[in-house]
Amino acid sequence: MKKMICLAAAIALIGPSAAMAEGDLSRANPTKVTLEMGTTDGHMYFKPSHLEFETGKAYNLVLKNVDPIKHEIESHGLVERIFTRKVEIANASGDLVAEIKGNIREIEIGPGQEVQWFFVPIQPGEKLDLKCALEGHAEAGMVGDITIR
Ligand SMILES: [Cu+2]
Repeated sequence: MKKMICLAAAIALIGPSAAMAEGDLSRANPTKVTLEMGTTDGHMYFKPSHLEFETGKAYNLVLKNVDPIKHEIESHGLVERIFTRKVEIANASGDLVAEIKGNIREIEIGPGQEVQWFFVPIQPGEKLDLKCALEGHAEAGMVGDITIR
């Protein structure tokens, strides 16, 4: 009992001056960023082709494939610098199909489908790689870059 009181007093002493972040950063109001994947006139694209994130902020990256073919997101630079909370997949009516937790390296998105990737960048990086790793897609223009500040 005495130990508990001492601990409580110690916590009270540390108080708000301690340089500690508040709560669970990965759940703090994620900023929604939409990355569209598609094809126009034989040119494959990510829209926008440049993404920017900030360390310590929670993001919901909506991967939206508007094409009748599948696409993929691959970025070694990004996955090395983020903490992934989950990837969420819903059906056409918006009902949850799956929540996938743990480290993610690549995500392939089916034709006309959407997937939400929840993560928190933890390390800055400039001009990180971004491409669709499906055969011929990067060559057709499906590349971009990511900066984490
Ligand atoms: Cu692609």
